[in-house]
Amino acid sequence: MNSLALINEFLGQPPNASSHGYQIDHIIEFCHWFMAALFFGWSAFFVFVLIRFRKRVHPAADHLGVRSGISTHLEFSVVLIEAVLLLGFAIPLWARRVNQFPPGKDALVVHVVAQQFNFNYHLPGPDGQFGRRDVGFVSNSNPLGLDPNDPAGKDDIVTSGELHVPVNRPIVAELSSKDVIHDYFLPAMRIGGDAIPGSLIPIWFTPVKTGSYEVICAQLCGLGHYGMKGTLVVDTPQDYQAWLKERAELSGGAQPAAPSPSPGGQQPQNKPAAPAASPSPGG
Ligand SMILES: [Cu+2]
Repeated sequence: MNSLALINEFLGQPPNASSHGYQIDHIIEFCHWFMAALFFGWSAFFVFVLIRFRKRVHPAADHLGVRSGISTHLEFSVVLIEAVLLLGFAIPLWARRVNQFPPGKDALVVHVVAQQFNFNYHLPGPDGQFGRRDVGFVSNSNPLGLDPNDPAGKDDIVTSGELHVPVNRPIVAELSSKDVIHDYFLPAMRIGGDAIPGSLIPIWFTPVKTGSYEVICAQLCGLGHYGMKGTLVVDTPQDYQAWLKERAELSGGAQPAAPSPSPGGQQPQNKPAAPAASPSPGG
């Protein structure tokens, strides 16, 4: 981090923890310094004009106005810098996020299902296959509506509030929502996306630093929006495997199919997950 990055700290940005985030930080830094330069430049020009063309010196109005081309050149330079920022940096960076998803085998795919007011996660389990979900199966013990008759869903892991991911591996989060529009925002990963009912919107990032990071909802989604927070824990591969094992045990292997372990295994996992998630972000 160079001294330019100070402006990001000043703005309250958490330190970046993803592989692409530094590029976004550079654009934000540059934009703010550029805006500061424009602000002071135009302010100085305004004061200069007030003094230079004051009434006492120019009692009669000059209807021809400025004759030199300086202001045109200045304006053109500003437009040029803005065009370079947009076409040269911002749009290519955005295009890499939305067009160049990591190939299937490398990436870890997680389904994020937002609801008022928490984020649920659906992981495919050891078979790597997501079980079918249907709104008709949604209940307190089956918050995502996993189809109990789908064999692919037997080993699926469903959790909420806190998600663990391994470090240095691309993560694809497919976002959807059960009720209203939410926004799954990971400030430290410099990524986010709207979670819209009826849509599956993928976002991707590669975490490069282990640790605990804040997850927030970035769309005003109702009265409890302020508390719609969670935790993303970036683990070493060993810690991640341990967490997966623990979650699989808590899910009882087949949470929607087995009636007795299911409400028991599912409920405590969902209920304390949200409070468990809030102490780490500091709320
Ligand atoms: Cu929300």
